[in-house]
Amino acid sequence: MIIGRRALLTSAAAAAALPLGARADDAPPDYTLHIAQGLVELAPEHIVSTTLYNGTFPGPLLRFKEGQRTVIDIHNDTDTPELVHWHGQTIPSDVDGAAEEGSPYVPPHGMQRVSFVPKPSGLRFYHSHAPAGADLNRGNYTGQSGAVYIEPKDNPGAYDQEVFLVLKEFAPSFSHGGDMDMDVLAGTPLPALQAMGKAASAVASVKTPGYEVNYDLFSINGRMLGHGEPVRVRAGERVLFHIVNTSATEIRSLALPGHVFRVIALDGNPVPTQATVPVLWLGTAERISAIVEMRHPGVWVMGDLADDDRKRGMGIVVEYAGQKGKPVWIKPKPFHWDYAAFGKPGTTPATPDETIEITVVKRNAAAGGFNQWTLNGESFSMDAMKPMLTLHQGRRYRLKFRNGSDDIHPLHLHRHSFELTQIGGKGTAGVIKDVVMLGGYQEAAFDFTADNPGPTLFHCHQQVHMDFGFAALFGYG
Ligand SMILES: [Cu+2]
Repeated sequence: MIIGRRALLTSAAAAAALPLGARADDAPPDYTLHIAQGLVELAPEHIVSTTLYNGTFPGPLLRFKEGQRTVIDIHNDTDTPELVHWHGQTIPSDVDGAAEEGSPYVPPHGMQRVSFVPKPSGLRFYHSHAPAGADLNRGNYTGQSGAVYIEPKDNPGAYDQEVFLVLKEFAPSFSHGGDMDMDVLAGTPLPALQAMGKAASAVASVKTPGYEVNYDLFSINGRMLGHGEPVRVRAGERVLFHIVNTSATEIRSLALPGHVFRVIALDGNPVPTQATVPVLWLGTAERISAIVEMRHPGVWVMGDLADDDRKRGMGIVVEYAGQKGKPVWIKPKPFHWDYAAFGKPGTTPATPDETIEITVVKRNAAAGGFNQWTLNGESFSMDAMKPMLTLHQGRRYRLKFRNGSDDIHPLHLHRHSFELTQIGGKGTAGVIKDVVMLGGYQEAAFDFTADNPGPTLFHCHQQVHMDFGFAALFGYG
């Protein structure tokens, strides 16, 4: 034991002597993750079995320091290969945790050590990037996700309490048709794109859309509404909520009756305008950091606007000190989510070096009963791994999306942050993200600088879209 401790001190001292960003390979890890089957007690009568990190849902909150190299040991105690993706970080392809980019799988009953310099600062997360296809026990359908917080070099806001909320559904099943949130986003469907969707439907051999995923159980921080610890607050406090939507497929909303949210960061990145909103909307994999001033004492339900989902668990109780009684829910007025509200007013983004237009089309049930997705006519195949684009380092690209489907797509770019430049029929600037919801039959555009060489994956973060073609690989030339 003493020898072990001395060895540890020696390697820690050796690591400390290295220049910033470097680390000894034999140093102890900063974090260890074990991937294994386990149980989540969502409520006493609802205990689910799924794959977890370190036996808990959510996985442990990992706190990193911006610019300070971190080492993580990942043990895969399951019988299937796994991938841990460091979502929202600008790190090398080999440690990003995406097979399409060449990151190695963590073999069954094997171990992998990853090491990277965390960045950018703010709210990120980690999750399984294993393809799921028709297997509801794989990828993001499991409980493999947790929040990452990268401490900024300077602290961005005054608050009294910091609360992390990880949103997640359990007990998935396939069905024909699901609940579709058509009324979530600002902007209106474009007739040309509606016509394109109609035309694609007309030539499809199957007229009805393919399988969608539904869930029986909903939770925040692994507990159904009313079954976890409440968020305990005091009147006058400013509470900073860090919210992560770790759903495999769903768009989530959150409201807290009698209170408003001042959004300070989207996907971990500070916003130019800290707009105040009554409702938060988060596409799959999106994050919001928002401050709530506690000025309305009571016992409240902070919950999803969808009654069915909230009644089956999607919510958490917010309890003021000294207040008692049954938690109260009040349905808010309809509210459209408008990313441009958080942008820099009166500015237009710089003209990019190159603009690439990407048109999204849905082929009804064309992939064994699942909808097949094409980008500019091509459905991504993990067998071919054919890059769609060659990026040139230092160039700034604009990706302009045209959605020929009625579905909302949470578009995600790996290993780069992007700036929203068009959303909901408007131009915008200054909102930096790594996931953005593209509305049904709408257009959106974002700009990014090719500043992180290596294979880069782009995909829809809706698992059942990604797994059936909605992805593209970008290479650097
Ligand atoms: Cu999608």
